Amino acid sequence: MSDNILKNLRNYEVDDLVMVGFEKDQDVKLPLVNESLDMDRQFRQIMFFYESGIRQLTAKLEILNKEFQFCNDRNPIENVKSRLKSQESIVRKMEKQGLPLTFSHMMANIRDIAGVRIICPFITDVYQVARLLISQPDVELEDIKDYIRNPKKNGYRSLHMIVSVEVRFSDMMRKVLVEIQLRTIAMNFWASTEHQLRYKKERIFTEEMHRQLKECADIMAEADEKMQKLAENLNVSDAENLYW
Ligand code: 0O2
Repeated sequence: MSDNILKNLRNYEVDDLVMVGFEKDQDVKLPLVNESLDMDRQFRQIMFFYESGIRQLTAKLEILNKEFQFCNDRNPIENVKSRLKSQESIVRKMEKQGLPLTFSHMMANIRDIAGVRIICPFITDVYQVARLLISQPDVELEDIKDYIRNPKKNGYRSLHMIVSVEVRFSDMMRKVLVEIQLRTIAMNFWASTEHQLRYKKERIFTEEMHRQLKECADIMAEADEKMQKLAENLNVSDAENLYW
């Protein structure tokens, strides 16, 4: 753990470390933030909490994919990636939002500490997988942004959801927030390559470069639409699943 976060977090009183939203909930007090632990250990325990949320979700996705394979002879999920946000990235985001650097503020405000990215072959798969996930009783939809229906100005397309997933620890159940990004292979190709080129980097991009990036995004979207139509004509996917 870097000195930076430890130094910043140490400026706050121990009381600050009790997590917002859990303070009055005596029955289900997290075992994860134990005030007798040093900061480094507390941080690692909180990360374990988020990692458990990711594990819970990825297990669900594996089961859904296998079930779909048995029933339909194909996979609606091409691949799944997950990540825990790095401490540097968390601190940067909290500073940008003007938040006090405490664990309590971190857990209450940073909703993408745990992230899962799901890549699907067809647009309909994206929505179907999203619906199947949030229809599970232990997964609750907290927020959704449909950048497929409403792409960002630069051409970015994805379906973003913040869900809370129930995780059972030895003596209690906790709800863990996870950010899920769902995209097609084509959307992912654009987002990954665009990320390499420019996202968050301080490179100067000309208007012409922006235009070209947007053009590439539109080409990807057109390819997705064509593949989608083919899939519908071949009864591989169902248009009823389109959009939220
Ligand atoms: P990383 O490294 O991927 O985690 P916030 O989530 O608070 O930052 P907002 O506006 O609610 O803010 O988030 P939004 O717009 O839903 O997007 C969050 C994530 O989507 C980003 O996470 C990226 O992963 C991805 N994303 C959003 N816009 C773009 C884009 O234009 N290009 C690419 N390649 N990815 C994008 P992070 O935390 O910024 O980065």
